[in-house]
Amino acid sequence: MADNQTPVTVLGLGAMGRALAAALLKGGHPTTVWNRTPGRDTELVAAGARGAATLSGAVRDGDLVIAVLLDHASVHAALDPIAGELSGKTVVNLTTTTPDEARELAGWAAGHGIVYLDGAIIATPEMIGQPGSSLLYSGVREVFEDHRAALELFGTAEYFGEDAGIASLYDFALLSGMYAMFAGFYHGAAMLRSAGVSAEAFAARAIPWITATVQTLSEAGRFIDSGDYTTDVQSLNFNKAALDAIVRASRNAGVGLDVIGPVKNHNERQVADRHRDDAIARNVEGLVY
Ligand code: FVH
Repeated sequence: MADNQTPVTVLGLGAMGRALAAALLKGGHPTTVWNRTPGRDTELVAAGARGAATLSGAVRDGDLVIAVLLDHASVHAALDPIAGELSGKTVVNLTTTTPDEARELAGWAAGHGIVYLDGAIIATPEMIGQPGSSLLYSGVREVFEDHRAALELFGTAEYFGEDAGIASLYDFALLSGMYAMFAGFYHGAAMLRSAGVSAEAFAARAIPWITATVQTLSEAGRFIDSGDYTTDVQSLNFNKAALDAIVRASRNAGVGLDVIGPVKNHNERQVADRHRDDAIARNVEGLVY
């Protein structure tokens, strides 16, 4: 273990907290761990971590305190009682919160003299420290710069600015794309199941198709950013016809419209709003209040 590595405390030893603590240990950081429910630190302690019996003892050990708890409420539940002890320390909060919750926590921290950086983990616990793991940060820039080497033990580390909520906004935008895409997969799997096709067989076809089609997202981004949706291919009206047919086919297959219905209706509203010849990327406009 290197002597000059920053001592780090990890609060929360769920699947993600354990993965982060293991990466810190591997990177040579003196690592203290704490969990509300005792007994989740056994493997980490065997690997060299100090298991703290109390939250106060845990934060005393770390120059850098990383919180990786369930949600916004659990961060307050854990940190509010020890706010005074955290004063002057640096907290990196990797708990998933909404942008406004992250900003609220940043304000709470500033009010207690705590230096705060918010983070969003774009990885599963198994991916931590592996290629493909990405973490997004926003809040106090110096925290990111001073502790960048430690943060990069978890995965690629990127800083998005002083607004503590912006990392979370990116996180939720990415998650929205992921959930909607998975929902589309479930809809397709339900359609094919009506014909006795297994979901696994469908997945084998869906993966290359989705991989190929997502390449057009850059073009969609250009339409959206320019505000010019002029196109001579794949207009909103062209896609209306496709979505109408998918809805009919779904009904015939006995599959509900909970997923595809809103997509069809949203596209139709843009067509009805005199945008029938525009590129399908115009659908973004109808989403903004
Ligand atoms: N796991 C994943 O794939 C995702 C990937 C993206 C980012 N998330 C977020 O990371 C946070 C932690 O996730 P996790 O997977 O470690 O979650 P759990 O295994 O459920 O562990 C939750 C820990 O939170 C502790 N906890 C809950 N409530 C409180 C509280 N009121 N006071 C103190 N600690 C609390 C819980 O402790 P215990 O139940 O064992 O006592 C766990 O240590 C999360 O924000 C994900 O969205 C992970």
